[in-house]
This record gives sequence, structure tokens and C-alpha cells, in this order.
Amino acid sequence: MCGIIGYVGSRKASEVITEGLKRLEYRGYDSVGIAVAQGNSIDLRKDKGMVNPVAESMRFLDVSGTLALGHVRWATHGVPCKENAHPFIDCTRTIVLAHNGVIENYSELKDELKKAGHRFSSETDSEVVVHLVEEERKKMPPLKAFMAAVRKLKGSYALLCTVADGAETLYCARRNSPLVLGVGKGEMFAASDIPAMLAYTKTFVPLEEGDIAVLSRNGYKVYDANGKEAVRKSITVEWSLDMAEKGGYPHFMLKEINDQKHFVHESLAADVTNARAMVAGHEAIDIIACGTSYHAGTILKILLSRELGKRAEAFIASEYPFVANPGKKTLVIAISQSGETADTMQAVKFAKSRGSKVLSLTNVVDSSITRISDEVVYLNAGPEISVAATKTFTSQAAVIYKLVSNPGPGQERLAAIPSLIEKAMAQESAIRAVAAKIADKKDIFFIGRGLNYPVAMEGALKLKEISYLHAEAYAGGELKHGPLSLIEKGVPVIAVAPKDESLPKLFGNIKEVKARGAYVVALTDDEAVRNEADVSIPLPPAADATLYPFPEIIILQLLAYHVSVLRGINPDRPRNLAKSVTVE
Ligand code: F1P
Repeated sequence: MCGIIGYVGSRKASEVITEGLKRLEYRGYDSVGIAVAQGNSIDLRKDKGMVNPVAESMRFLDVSGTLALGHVRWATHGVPCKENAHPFIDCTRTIVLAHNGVIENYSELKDELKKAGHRFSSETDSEVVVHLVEEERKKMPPLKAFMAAVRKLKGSYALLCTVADGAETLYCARRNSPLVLGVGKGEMFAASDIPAMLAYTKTFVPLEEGDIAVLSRNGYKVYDANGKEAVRKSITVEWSLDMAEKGGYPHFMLKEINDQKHFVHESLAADVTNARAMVAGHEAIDIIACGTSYHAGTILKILLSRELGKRAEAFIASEYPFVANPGKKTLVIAISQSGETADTMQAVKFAKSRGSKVLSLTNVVDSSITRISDEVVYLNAGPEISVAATKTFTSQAAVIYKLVSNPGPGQERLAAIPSLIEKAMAQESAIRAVAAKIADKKDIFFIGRGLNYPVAMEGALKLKEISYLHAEAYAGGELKHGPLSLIEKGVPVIAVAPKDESLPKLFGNIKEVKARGAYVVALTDDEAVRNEADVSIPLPPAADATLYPFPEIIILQLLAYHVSVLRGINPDRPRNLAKSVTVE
């Protein structure tokens, strides 16, 4: 995990890096650091904590200089503390480096380097890299030394490194962790993602696996994994900086929930022609994803089975290699907002090793998953900054519904989606009132059936990740097989209860929990359910009952948001989590 950013040009580098780190904070926020190279010296400042307080207490902006690199950390090796914060400096204090990823062979390397006399100050895997560069540099010039060091690494890495030798050069490398170059006039950037550089340029060059790049204010050179100079395609993005900022909302999450009414049009415009042909050509389909994307995948599985008659199964990506048996005839559909999730990447690699074709649905252009997939559909949801996925879930669902709907008249049903989303959004004050009723509870249950069950799972995930309340979702019929023993007076049960074919059965489940004293919150457009519930949030009626997941999820996202805020939590930065999970 972690976020990295580097700059070389003529601006005050500490400003560029500090601003960039704020935008990268969603990738990790347990510690932060910056290193500015000036002539033959390096000014390194870092500490435990989030960007704003650390940048202020360590006075990041006091440092002048036009070349710098910075890092926000999500701890994997070693607790979050000042010593383990990046960047890392070598024994001679002239080489500095920041890393995102996991160096798998770090302990062997560390032993060798220690024997050679290097002194380490942290418990991290990353620190070995700077000492490796230092060791190699005794024998060769900086670029060659950097290349030689990178060749010794096993695992995943996006690296930024500089040597304080007056050459004002930034060395970059990537393998299995994202790194994008930003190309400006008389200046160059490199960062884990595009929004971190969007204030300065709209031209970007995503690096490929194994690439090494050398940046100076005059431009850049890329070398491929064999050390040969290579040309990489540049892209121009249309996103405005505003799309990556809060736009007047108190939190990114609320902005992104509200964004959905706009972005769903973009997602519904995704080109699924080739993807649809792939689905048509396969009878057995395995869907792999994690977290929120897994819930979207579960919706896809239901639609593929019910509407297209396929043998479809949804798998948690990290489990896939241990429980599935894909082959040449299997189509694997991987769903990942970031396109970088290590668990999903590993599952895709496993499927490819078995000869399966891979179709991926992702939001991030040129992300790692796009490079190993046979076909890609982009979600077109724009950047999502809040750690909790909201608009990208809806975008995944929109693309999924388009994928399973036949072209032409088959797609007419999709036209109702944007207005269902808007009508759900209009319930915000009712939702806030319900949030106030449940914000001080300990355990909260969600129930649903059919397509409403994955929505209930996603509602429970949203609530637990940003409010720290214990929330579980059950298919309505499962309650009596165990969980019913947890229901007692006042325990909230949130019933996702639209007027669809599953409602008569779910109604019975609502009665079961009511009889045991539960406080029932119903999302419903049904009169009888409304009368049975303690409180209800109106669902806009959907002419096509399969579309209910769209208004349902908006309501559950807003509910989680308001509970989080009422509990005094920052919903954009939940503890222990990060947006892009690049460790297995
Ligand atoms: C999967 C995921 C997200 C979740 C969190 C951690 O990411 O589980 O759904 O919100 O940020 O990662 P992705 O593969 O969809 O990018």
C-alpha cells in the first residue's frame, strides 16, 4: 500500500509534495515524510501521523529546493512510528528513497548489507533498498547503481530515489505497484496516482511492469526490464482537479455519494460490446473480487444465472486459488475499482495460468489489472478518494446491468436507473433521522433476499468500516438457522424490503425478528412492511424489480455516512484501512 510522489522542476518542491501527499492520503495515513535534495545535502522530515499535522509540526514548507520526494504509509513491516516512516536515507546521508509495495527478500538482503557494515534505523522491508543502492554506488554511477539494486529485489515495488550529487535527477522503478509519470513544461512528476499531480499537468505516462525511469526538469527516459531504452504511451486525462476535490461537501464520501447521479450516466455509456461477446461465448463464469467489488460481483453472479442461464459463481479473490478449478473453458470476470488489489491480481494470475480468459471491470485507466486481462471495461466513475467505495459500487452495478442486458430494447430498462438514484438521494433527511436512532447501538443486522442480499452485505460493510459498529448481513431465510439467537429487545434490524418476488418470504423474516423485540428499519415501497416496521425509509418504486439495488445502496451509503459523522469519525479515513490494498 502507501502513496509516493516525486518532483523535479523549478517550483518549491516541498509545496508540490505536501499538496500531492494530501491527495494520496487515502492510500495510507499512519505516517508521512518528505525529503528535499539541495545540492549535496538532503533535508529529511518525517513522523507518525496524518499529512496536515505532521507537515505543520515538522515544518515541511520551510524547506526550499526544487527536487523532492514524499511518502504516506500504510504499515506492513513494522509499527507506525517515526523510525519506520519513509523516506529512508543511506549511511552516507546522500541517497534517499521512498517505496510502495513489499520487498519479499528483504531479510536476506538486510543480512548481507549488515555484514557489509550498513546501519539500519527501521524495521521496514523498504530500508534495504536505499542501502542496496548505496552499496552498488560504490562500484558504478547512480543510474547504473539504481538499476543494479532494483534487479536484486523480489516482490512488489514502486520506488522513488534521488542522490544528492547536484545532478537533480529522480530515479523511479515499478513492479506490481502503480507508478505514473506526470509530464510538465520544464518539470517532471511521478506519483502513485494521477489526482496527486492533476493540479500541475494533464499529461501522464503510466510505467509498465519492470520499468525504470530517470526524470530531470528537462524530461524523462524510460528503460524496460532488460535495461533497454523504451517508449511508453502518454495519456491525456479529462478529469478536472475539482473532480478530485471535495467541491463544498464536508467529506469526499458525501461528495462521491452525490456524484453518483452524474457518473452513473458515464458508466451506463461504457462500451461492453467485446465483453458481452466474451460472456456469450462461455457457459462457466467465475467472478473474482474483494470487499465492495465482491458484493457487485455477487449481483453479477445472480444476473448471469437468472437472466442469461450461465453457470456463474462469485469468489472472494483471496480464496480463489484454494477453492476454484478454472480451466480453458472458464471465463473469469475480475472486478476491482483500483485495478491494483493484490488479492485480485493474484487470482487473475492463477486463472491465466490455467488458461482461462479474463475480463476485468475497473475504474483506473492503465491499472495493473488492465495489463494482464484479455478484455477491460472501464467504469468511468472518475477518481474516488474516500476509502469507502460508494460511487464505484454503483458504477460497477451499472456496467454489470448493461453487460447482462441485450443490446437494443433489452437495454431500455437501464434508462430508469438515474432517476431511481435521484429519488433515493431525496430521502436524506429521513435517513439522517434513522442514523440518529442507531448510532449508539452495538450490533446491527441487515437482511435481504435475492438481489437485495448482496446490497444488504454492502450496507453492513459500509456501516462497519466507517462507523466501527458491528454489522452483519444475512439472507433473510438464514436467521432461523442461528443468528436469531442474537436478536433481543431494541437490536436494530435493517430490512432491505422492496416489492419484489422475494418480499413475501422476507416479510415473514421481519415478523420473526419483530416477535423477538428487534427495532426494525425497513427500506421499502410496500404498505404492509411499512406498518410492520418501527421506522421506514421510502424506496422509490421500480417498474423493473431487478433495479431496486440502485436506490437501496444509495440509502445504505447515506445511512453509514451519517452514523459515522454522528459518532465523530472521519468517514473518509477509517482506522486500519486504505483504499488501494496492494498486499495479500
Ligand atoms: C477492494 C476493496 C474495496 C474497499 C477497500 C479495500 O478494492 O475491498 O472495495 O472499499 O478500499 O479494497 P478494489 O479491488 O475494488 O479496488
